[in-house]
Amino acid sequence: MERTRSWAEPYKIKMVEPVFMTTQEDRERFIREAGYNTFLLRSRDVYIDLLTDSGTSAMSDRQWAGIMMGDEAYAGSENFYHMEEAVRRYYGYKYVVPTHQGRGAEHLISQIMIKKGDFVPGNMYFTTTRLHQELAGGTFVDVIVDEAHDPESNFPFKGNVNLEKLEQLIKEKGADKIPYVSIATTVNMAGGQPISLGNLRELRALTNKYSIPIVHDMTRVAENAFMIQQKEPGYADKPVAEIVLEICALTDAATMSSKKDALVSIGGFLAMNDKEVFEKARNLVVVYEGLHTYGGMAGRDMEALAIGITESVQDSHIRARVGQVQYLGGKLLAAGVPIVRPIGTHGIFLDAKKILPQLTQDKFPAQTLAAEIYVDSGVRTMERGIVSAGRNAETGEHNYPKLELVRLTIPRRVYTQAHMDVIAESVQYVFENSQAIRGLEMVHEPKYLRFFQARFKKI
Ligand code: PLI
Repeated sequence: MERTRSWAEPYKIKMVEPVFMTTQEDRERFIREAGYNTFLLRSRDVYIDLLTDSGTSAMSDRQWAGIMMGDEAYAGSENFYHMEEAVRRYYGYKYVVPTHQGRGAEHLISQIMIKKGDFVPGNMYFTTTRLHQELAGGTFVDVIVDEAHDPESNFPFKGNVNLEKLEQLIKEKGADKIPYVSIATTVNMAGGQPISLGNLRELRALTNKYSIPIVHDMTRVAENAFMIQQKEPGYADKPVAEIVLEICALTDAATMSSKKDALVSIGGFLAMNDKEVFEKARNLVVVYEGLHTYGGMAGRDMEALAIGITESVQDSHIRARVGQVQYLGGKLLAAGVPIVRPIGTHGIFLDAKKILPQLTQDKFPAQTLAAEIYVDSGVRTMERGIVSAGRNAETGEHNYPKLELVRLTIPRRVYTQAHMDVIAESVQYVFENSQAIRGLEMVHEPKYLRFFQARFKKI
């Protein structure tokens, strides 16, 4: 029996990229010029970048070697076949269509399966996923368990579907109005929360009863599988790779943003088991993305992806990846900072409603808090609240989500434990000195996915 030891990275560092600290005076100007939107900051003005875990991973020496093996043929690139083989082997889906990133796959599946007037139930929305469902004529319906909307609930599987809610929707609208159920592993907007295999199995049984397919947003499936291994009875001794296969086998098709789990800077795919859906996707991909053997990706990127998929499902990798997130979360909890619990897998989510109770939601508490943290320490975070939730397509009013969060997203294999300490110190400082903060007013609002480019001014 091995003695228990602290988590540590299963690699050593071979190459470094300098980061620079700016002055507080500079940062006040940078964020004002960026309209108090962290998406509009220049990366050179950021010290530690926690905007996203998307496309920000450090690649391994093997992946960089793979980059040199790029076969940039327009058709039939060797790297496509390596990627296809990795998808089949580690995820188990029969057919693969590459796309430039996750939303490219979401676009294709939405156009193929959704008709005007359809309803698409899901375990909480994701911004791009829901928008593509709506653009195809569908209406998203949230069927996640209620615990997911409560940042203080310690329920271990906040990504679970409320099956009664779902069945009620099917009975009310009719199964023919529900093209598929949309299931994310993990649930990003809930705080990186996993769905359990038990719930997924029950969901499979229910959808089989009504002949409704399940489309799997598998962007962070290995992280979800790790949480199942850690928390779901019966899985403690199962390798993450086996749990990943078990999850995928319970679904019919999948959209993937390989910029997350799969450790590459760009890319994605749509995978499925149904030949007919595959034929439609192969046909559409040439319209919007590129030929069916590259779909908007360079050959070299498909090679790095094939290798990244393999690395992403190794227990040693995922244990350290999630271990680092849990380390930061543990520090913030110990300091009394209100965060979403349980701690998720890809980042820490600060509860902005609790940290800035003086602000009503239309003063954008999470947007404000992200700007304040940047000014304090140069740490860039992201709003996941009312700005991200957008407006109701029918009434034009803001959607008022229960969760008003700031996300500290941890890139994979990029930062050290000392970086985590600096982040925790800054968040604690802002939390303890937040009484005088007054909030923001929106002065520019784009029509789609407004959080990316909206601009604000201080109240
Ligand atoms: O950014 P894309 O187009 O490769 O993928 C879109 C996407 C789909 N599903 C989920 C769960 C995501 O998290 C996701 C992208 N997420 C981003 C960019 C993020 O910062 O979380």
